[in-house]
Amino acid sequence: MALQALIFDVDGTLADTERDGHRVAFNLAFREFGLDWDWDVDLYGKLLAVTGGKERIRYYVESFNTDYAKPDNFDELVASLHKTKTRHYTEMLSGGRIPVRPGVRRLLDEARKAGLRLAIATTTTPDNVTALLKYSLAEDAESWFEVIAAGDIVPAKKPAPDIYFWTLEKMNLGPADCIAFEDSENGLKSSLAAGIQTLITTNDYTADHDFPGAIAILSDLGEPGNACQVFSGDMRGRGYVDVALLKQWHAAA
Ligand code: XBP
Ligand code: MG
Repeated sequence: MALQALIFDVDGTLADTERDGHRVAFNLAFREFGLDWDWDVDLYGKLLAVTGGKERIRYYVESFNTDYAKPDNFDELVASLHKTKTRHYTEMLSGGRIPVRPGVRRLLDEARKAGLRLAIATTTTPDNVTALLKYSLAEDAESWFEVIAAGDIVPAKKPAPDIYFWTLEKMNLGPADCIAFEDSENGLKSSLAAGIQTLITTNDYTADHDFPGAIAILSDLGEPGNACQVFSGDMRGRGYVDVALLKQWHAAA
């Protein structure tokens, strides 16, 4: 059966959002709440083991800041902190500060012209996706995606496959009709557990992750004249990922 749809993760895949985006926004929220918590670049790399911002705050308190005495209203505090973090993050995006990764715009344009269906399956908050698409891709970029599956719409976040199952159901597609794009071990576990072939593009935080079962592991999607690094997989002589290559990979699987 022919390739029908591409499903994209957001953080780390469409754009390098974690180190200079989410991390900074978390710290701004902590400061606003008078907390002396500071997530430096290294610590944040460890905290990324847990997906989802609210879940990550809990993980930090429970595993890295064990001296902190949780107040009775801790659940509310986490929710408020996260809301504030989202405000800071989307404000940062609105300044156009976080560009999409190499090859992303080109491949999305090409896929739309080729009539492939597009979707997003991410752990991040829906407002964050909307802002990234609008300010880093194009004013109307949200409309390029038939389904945007994000945040708390499924209770079990990646590495659980639920967000991908939700996306497939909304699109009335089977896993074999699609290719997923991910950047992390948790993301790959999620897409593969849903049965979807997955291409990995790595970033600084995920370069040392294990990616068993990926179609290929690349530094990025590459551009004509600016080839990506290939860590594993067969690029069939190309220096960048295009729709023709995706179709070849899909047919070979
Ligand atoms: C992304 C995440 C997100 C962001 C923060 O994982 O883990 O939690 O770090 O987003 P993936 P929120 O790329 O695998 O989907 O704070 O909005 O939850
Ligand atoms: Mg990701």
